Amino acid sequence: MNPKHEYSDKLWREADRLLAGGVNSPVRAFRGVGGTPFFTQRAKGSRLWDVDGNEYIDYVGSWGPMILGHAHPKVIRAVQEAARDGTSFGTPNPREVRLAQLVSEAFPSIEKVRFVNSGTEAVMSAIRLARGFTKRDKILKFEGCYHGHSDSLLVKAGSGAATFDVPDSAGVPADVARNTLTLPLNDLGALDQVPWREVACAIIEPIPANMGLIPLKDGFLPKLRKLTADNGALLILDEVISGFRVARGGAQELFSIRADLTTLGKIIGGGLPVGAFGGRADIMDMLAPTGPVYQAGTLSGNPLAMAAGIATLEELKDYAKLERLTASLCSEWQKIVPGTHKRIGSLFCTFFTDRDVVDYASAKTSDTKKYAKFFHGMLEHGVYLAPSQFEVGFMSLAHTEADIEATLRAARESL
Ligand code: KE4
Repeated sequence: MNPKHEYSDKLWREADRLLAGGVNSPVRAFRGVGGTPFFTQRAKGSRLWDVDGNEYIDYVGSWGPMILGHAHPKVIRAVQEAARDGTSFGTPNPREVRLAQLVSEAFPSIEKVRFVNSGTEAVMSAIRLARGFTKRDKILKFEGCYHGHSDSLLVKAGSGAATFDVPDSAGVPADVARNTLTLPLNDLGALDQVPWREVACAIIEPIPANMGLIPLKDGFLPKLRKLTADNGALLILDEVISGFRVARGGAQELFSIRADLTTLGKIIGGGLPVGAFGGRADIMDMLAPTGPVYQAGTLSGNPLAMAAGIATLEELKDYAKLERLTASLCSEWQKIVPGTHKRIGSLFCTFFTDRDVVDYASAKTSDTKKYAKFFHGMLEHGVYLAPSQFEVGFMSLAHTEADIEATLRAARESL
């Protein structure tokens, strides 16, 4: 037993006995890279410490929320202050109004918003709302994009153009899957084959970051925007990762495009469970209690999660610094690490393949065994990357040039 992981290994045996798969979310189990996960004791700034005292420079940041770095004093203080006054009321509270102001100020397309407790819940609710608003059942998604684990979105891509799909997870009824059409990403021609008049909405990550990072081709999003608008279908931009990440107003600000509905999560909760969906007022007014589309949640808008989100968004300003830090890492990284490199803002990814990567199929040409070896090499050198080739790296405002130097040194040694 490696002494550096004694307590993690002990915890893992107990976790594996009591928790399904030993984890509360599959990617954490290290199945994508082999070995067993470390258990985090505490985190601060750009660092994680595991229960055996090992320290890591963290480029996962809890999968996106920790853009200010871990345990930012203003966020911690805001949560402590809120907790002193109670953890949940089940009534309207002032903090949910404040966070709604911050979200709608950043996203002009979000005229009204509703908070929920995860990105999955945000997407699931937005899909139901789109179906209720358009009175259509079919939805369109893109191969390799991930929108949380609600049934309609766990649907495998058929090959080639729009097909009636088969479930990508056990437990999803064929009756549900048949209403989800899946297209290959970045295939502009395929967009013309969709039976648009039957489609309630198209949902896409405007910056696909769940199969590694795969930027959309020029013209793809504008074409999707036009086709949905021309055919009475709604465009849902899933900005759970990109919202407040790539710009204050997310990909919609970056690409000057307006969604009909937007889903958010991660950063807006500052590490506490928050998701949100919002958009045109005429659509949002279809939601209970004003309209016929039901949606609800005991802990939606709870004061602690709102407090963490407010403190995070009020502190999050210096996108220029985020850009500088990520450019500094990636410009050198690309010279050291062989592969196909992608970066948008503070999101970055290296595919361990010599092919260009433009969609899920080409992403899958990556050598996941090589990635796994690199991942463990980096971990041994004190750098925690995503435990899967098909995720991305997240820079935070707490990372320093010293962190970047240490990371590049670790990469040289690991390779
Ligand atoms: P959550 O339900 O995990 O809060 O959000 C689902 C979701 C929705 N939309 C996008 C674009 C997302 O990236 C996610 C969740 N992202 C993954 C990481 N790639 C969460 C990590 C995990 O599943 O543990």
